[in-house]
Amino acid sequence: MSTPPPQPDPHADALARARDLLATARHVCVLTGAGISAESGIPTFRSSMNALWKDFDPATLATPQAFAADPERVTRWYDHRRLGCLAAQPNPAHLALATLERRLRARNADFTLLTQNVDGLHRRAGSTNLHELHGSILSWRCTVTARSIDPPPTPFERFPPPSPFDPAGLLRPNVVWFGEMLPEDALIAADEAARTCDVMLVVGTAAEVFPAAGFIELAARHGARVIEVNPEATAFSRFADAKLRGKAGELLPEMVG
Ligand code: BV8
Repeated sequence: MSTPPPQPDPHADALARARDLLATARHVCVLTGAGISAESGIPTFRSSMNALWKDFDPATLATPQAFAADPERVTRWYDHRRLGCLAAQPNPAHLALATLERRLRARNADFTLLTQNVDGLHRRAGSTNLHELHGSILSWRCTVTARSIDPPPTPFERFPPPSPFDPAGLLRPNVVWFGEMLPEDALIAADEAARTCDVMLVVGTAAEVFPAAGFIELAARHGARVIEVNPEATAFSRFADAKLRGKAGELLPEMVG
């Protein structure tokens, strides 16, 4: 009785392809979303697992209009999330990206990290060439003077929090709400990286928010090879040369080695 030929293992093939692409890349651009912080205990926004938005509608919380209409409700929600982010720890996925950056730099290759996350975990993991496309929840600014502070790791005493810079001002999180422009320097850096990278690594994003998701297609259209790390497929999976279906905290350390 002849033994059947070994069945192809799509996961092993995708992992080998991803490792090869990272090992020979000139410039790796990484786009991360809420999924990379899921294993740090920070809820994601839209995925089926413990999605944050299921209890909240983005239109009622993550817009300037929502803040104007009910600054107490919006700042309570953001302060609750801020404290959760401060209490969270970078997970092996964040640490693997910091290792990848150091390894690429050591062989004079480029690395650019674009994150949609506002949780600060990439910086705490040691990533340096980092652009926070949607700002940071750890920094809050005065609505009158636009001056910013990083509030202490304790809840605000009053909601909405009064500004320390102007008696007429309030403090709001330094995040990009829907309908607000992304930071120009981050946009310019993201556009440049997407156009010039030869590998685009997409980790933990449903790719439903723009202009961030658009950088995946921009990179692919400029010849980059795309690696997707996500338990689920997305509208941008069609651009991926290697699709790794699983958790970032397990797959990135395997990919980076
Ligand atoms: C703007 C900060 C210009 C606040 C957020 C085309 C071009 C430009 C704009 C638009 C456009 N089309 C539509 C728009 C408008 C809008 C938009 O994109 N709307 C969407 C809903 C269609 N965009 C904007 O308004 C942007 N501004 O364009 O300005 C302008 C100005 C004026 C007038 C017109 C235009 C601003 C967008 C930024 C909004 N701010 N966050 C906050 O955090 O509260 S968005 C929010 O969604 C977060 O930043 C989050 O990161 C982001 C994206 O979500 P994901 O990260 O993808 O998270 P999600 O839960 O959805 O998915 C998680 C994924 O992880 C899943 O796929 C899951 O399978 C996976 N996963 C789960 N566990 C794991 C995992 N993966 C790996 N490992 C695991 N363990």
